[in-house]
Amino acid sequence: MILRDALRVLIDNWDGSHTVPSRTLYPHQWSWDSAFIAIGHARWSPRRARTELLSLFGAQWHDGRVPHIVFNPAVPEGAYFPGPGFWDARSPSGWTTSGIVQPPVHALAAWRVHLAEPDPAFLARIYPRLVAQQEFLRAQRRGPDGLVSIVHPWESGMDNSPSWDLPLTAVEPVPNGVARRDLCHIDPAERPTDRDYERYIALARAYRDTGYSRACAFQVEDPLFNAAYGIAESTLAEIARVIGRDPAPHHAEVEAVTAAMVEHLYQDGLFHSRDAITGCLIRSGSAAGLVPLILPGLPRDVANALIGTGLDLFGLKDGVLPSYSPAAPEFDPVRYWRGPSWINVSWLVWQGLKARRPDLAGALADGMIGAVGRSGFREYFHPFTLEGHGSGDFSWSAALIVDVIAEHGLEGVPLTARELGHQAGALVEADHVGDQVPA
Ligand code: 2M8
Repeated sequence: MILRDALRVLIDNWDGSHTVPSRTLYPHQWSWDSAFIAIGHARWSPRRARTELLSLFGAQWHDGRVPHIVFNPAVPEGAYFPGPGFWDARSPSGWTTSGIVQPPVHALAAWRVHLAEPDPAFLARIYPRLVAQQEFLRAQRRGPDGLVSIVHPWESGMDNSPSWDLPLTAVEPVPNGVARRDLCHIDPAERPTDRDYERYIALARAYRDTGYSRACAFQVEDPLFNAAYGIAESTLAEIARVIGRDPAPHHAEVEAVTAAMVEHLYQDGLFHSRDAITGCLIRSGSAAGLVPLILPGLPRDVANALIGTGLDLFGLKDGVLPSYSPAAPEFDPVRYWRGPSWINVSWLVWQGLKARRPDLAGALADGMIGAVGRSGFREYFHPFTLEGHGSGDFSWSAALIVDVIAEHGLEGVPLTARELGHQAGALVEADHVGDQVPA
């Protein structure tokens, strides 16, 4: 039942070449959403997964950046704020886009799509684009210590995390006089405050006014973003091997960024963000600090300490990962990224736990399935009651649950692709009607 419902969400949210995160709240294509969604699609329709990624990379800029939103021209300007008129940006291929980025989890997604249905031609096509995405970060975002920065909280993907409260004080909030569209759909208690929103808009406007070329008042080295950058290099090494390219530079790069993260972002059993302007560590209780567990070369003592923190401060053994530690005063169990549990961050930590602590990985898989079983494919979940919050029928919650069920199974029995397809039945047969495969 869960599986059929998940596929139904993905099919309903499909727009012919990509999947919207949510029909109401997010009616365009989002960058890291598409990567997570492709990971789910790979389990039942690798073709759709390839289309999802290729359509996103079809809007890549000349400098290699993959914009965090690719706007659907058929959706009215007012359906999402800030929309294409605000960002005033266009990709070389003609798509209107935003000008900021999100964590580069796309190489990981491309590799999993390939594993689901080996396709060296797809890998050969997407590899140079994935490399260009990393080169953009090296060219425009890498600091002297070898870490890459985000220039807007939206680039973290964990937009409203308490980790950004301090660096955001450097941004003057400017009332923007435009009604917030998100509050038409969601209770204000579950979304960022107006003051935070004014800062987001002021910062995005300032970056836009530099031609999307110079960081402004916010410049932060975030552990989730850097871990994504590192795992991308590690995965690019795998891809390079399959398509006959040299994996060595990718191995060197992931080793270097892992070492830089341990040296500069790790303290007392957790990775923290660092303010790249002041050089100060922003000590916080964000679950972003556990995501470096996905890095294959993380020193064992650091990995063990992270797991200890996960158990002590995040309640990891209960199988539900809050986005912010309940032990911290800023924790809020229902407000967007300030405490609720999200399937994508849980999935990343699950990846990191599988080889190191299969028992905890299993509990987390059960916890993710339990959350959607209790409340449906919501955007986020109260970490104690599992009550759902934010948007309903949220795509990455559905997609990643398909992946979790395919691997971990329901009640511990994994499903083969054939069984998965069988369970999905007629939904899968109806799959490809109206698809536009990117040229
Ligand atoms: C949320 O972010 C957008 C801005 O990008 C928003 O609040 O309007 C975040 O949860 C982000 O991580 C996610 O990619 C996006 C779409 O699901 O929504």
